[in-house]
Amino acid sequence: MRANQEVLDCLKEGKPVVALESTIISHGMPYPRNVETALLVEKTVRENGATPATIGVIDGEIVIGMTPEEIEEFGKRKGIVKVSKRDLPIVVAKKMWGATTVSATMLSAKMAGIEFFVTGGIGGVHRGAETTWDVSRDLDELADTDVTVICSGAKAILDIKKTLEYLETKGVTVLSNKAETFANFYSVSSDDRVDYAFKTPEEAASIVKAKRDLKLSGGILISNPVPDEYALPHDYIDKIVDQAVKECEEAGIKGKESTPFLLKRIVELTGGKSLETNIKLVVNNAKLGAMIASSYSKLRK
Ligand code: PSU
Ligand code: MN
Repeated sequence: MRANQEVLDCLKEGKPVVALESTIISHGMPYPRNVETALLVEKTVRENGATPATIGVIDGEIVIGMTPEEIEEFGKRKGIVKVSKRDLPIVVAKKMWGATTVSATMLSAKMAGIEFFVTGGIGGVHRGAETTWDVSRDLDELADTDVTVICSGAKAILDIKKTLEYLETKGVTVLSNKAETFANFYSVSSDDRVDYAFKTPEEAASIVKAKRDLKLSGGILISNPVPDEYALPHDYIDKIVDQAVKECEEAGIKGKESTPFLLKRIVELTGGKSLETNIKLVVNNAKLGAMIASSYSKLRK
């Protein structure tokens, strides 16, 4: 593993650092919007008082805090492997390039000593999981790994109710920024209640601190709804997701290929609208994540 000097200095001094994933770059958005977004997210983290660390695997080495050139390469290079926990040993041993998902990014952040991580939406229990058993590793990572994840809920392609049931079983605390319900990715909120709706970043940071002081292992999931003006109407996006899921099944696409396929297809079916919303929500999460990480650093001093 290698971390850049700025990140190492911040961690040593107890300054806030926010981890960012690379699967959203390599497999979640088309080039060049993926690179523009990744750089804008880093800038937003900085503007809100924290240091960004985009994480990925380069020639078998876990990199904590990529350079803009490396981010550009992740955006356009073909054949970068989507890396979840199970894939990490393979890409490291075989000296490959790997884009880290939520689970692999959480693990890498933990190894480096980073406690906060911002993304778009986590993986979760897929629709139809009762027959396919497709449950993202992200959920068990939240159960096991001590990193707080700030996102806009679980991706709309998932079964949100089952995802929340699973998180409850695993003892993952789910908080929401202001809204009483879990964020619904492209649209504002779901019907599903969270454990607690906080009003300020300081309040969220105090809950993270309490979990750490109690030495309760595992992550905290912080849900942040997309700002109203960028949200897509729930019924509209739901129909499109249904169609994309159907096409995915018909094409026989399974396992780790299904999320990238669905996200791409939804961008096509919405004429690019879902991509715009996806970008806005990640940037909005970067702002909140940096503020919570900063508040947390102050609480720890
Ligand atoms: N959220 C996005 N875009 C993405 C992902 C999440 O807005 O591309 C990625 C994350 O890396 C997440 C992964 O961990 O999709 C989940 O994949 P799967 O469903 O195969 O576990
Ligand atoms: Mn899966």
